[in-house]
Amino acid sequence: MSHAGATALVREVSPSVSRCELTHLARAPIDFEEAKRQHARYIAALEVLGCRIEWLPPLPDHPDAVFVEDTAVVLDELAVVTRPGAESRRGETASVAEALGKYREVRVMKGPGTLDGGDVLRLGRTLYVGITPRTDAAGRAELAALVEDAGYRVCPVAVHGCLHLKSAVTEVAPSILLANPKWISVADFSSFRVVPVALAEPAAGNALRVGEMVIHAAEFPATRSRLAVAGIPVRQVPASELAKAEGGVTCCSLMLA
Ligand code: CIR
Repeated sequence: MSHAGATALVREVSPSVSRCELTHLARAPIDFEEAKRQHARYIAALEVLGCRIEWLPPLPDHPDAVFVEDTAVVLDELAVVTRPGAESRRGETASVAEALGKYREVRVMKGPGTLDGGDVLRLGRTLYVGITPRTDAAGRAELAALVEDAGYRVCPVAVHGCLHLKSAVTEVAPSILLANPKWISVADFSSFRVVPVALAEPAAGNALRVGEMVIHAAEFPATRSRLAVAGIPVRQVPASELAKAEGGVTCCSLMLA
């Protein structure tokens, strides 16, 4: 999905972010002030690329609340509010449901299954959904039931070594994916052209497409060069602090095209 002229739902970095959930990374100190500065640069990049920013209410006691992507799956026709896999994150969804209600029909996952929005990659009418500790079979089945009448099908994809499917693979242009082939099997995406991340930058597969551009973390210069060779224009933003919380550039917004 391309998002030029979109509304981006975002939420400020919580002062409790250093108590974030962690799955693959060892806990490293997060500089809150620097995280806020970097987040501001991300918001500015969205604005420069033509997005309208809508702020969700702050949730200072929810360490991961800045990662709004996980709380919903936004489609053209409707939005599904998720039941996040980490219990500590379930309190993030109510305010997202309220905000989305102004733009879309909202359908809410009831459980018992779980699903994080970061595990859902929409490519055409297919929702590729990561098989991860956050997103279980019941969550995938509930999502499939909620979107079936809108003409979407759910396709499960194995993910190894990273938190979410979109930590490993994202769409950077029509039919072109940026991916870490060690974290997903590119055979699952055989009808797409895949730009592989640079070996030394395993987390570089997460890019946010906005119109003809992608927002990509500045910490991944070798992968940025590969994107340039592929003809993909990149706007880089510093994203090192929230990366310590296992968050990337897609995680910090919900795009309403
Ligand atoms: C978590 O573990 O839930 C957060 N620390 C990071 C969430 C990142 N979100 C994303 O990749 N969509």
